[in-house]
Amino acid sequence: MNEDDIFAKIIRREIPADIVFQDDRVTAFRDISPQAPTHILIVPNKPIPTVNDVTEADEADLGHLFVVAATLAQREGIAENGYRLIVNTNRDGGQVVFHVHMHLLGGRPMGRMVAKPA
Ligand code: DGP
Repeated sequence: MNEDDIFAKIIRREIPADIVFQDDRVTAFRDISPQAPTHILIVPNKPIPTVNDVTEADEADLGHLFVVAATLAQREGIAENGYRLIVNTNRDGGQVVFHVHMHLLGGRPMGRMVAKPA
């Protein structure tokens, strides 16, 4: 685990971010490089590096990501039209920040599920 990853610092409010939700399990903040009108990252406060590192002990925290995603989708006004939730893992998944996070993307049609490599 890496207590010094960039998201851990955002969770501890050591560096600025547009935090839209925080409780004792998860923190949600707007992506610095939004790919859609709504692009929020929902992050367990525990610094789990990748989905490969998830254990049964994390089930409550990670299940809570979905509850927060549903709440934020309602709040953002995108629940009815729909949205996409993405969790990238390692190189082929396109993971850049090694602290598990769920992307909440919406506010426009999201297109094909995955892009073909160029
Ligand atoms: P991923 O490829 O799934 O690891 O996505 C990482 C996302 O994190 C990417 O969409 C950009 C976002 N991001 C990276 N650094 C920061 C930061 O310092 N602040 C915020 N708000 N978002 C960040």
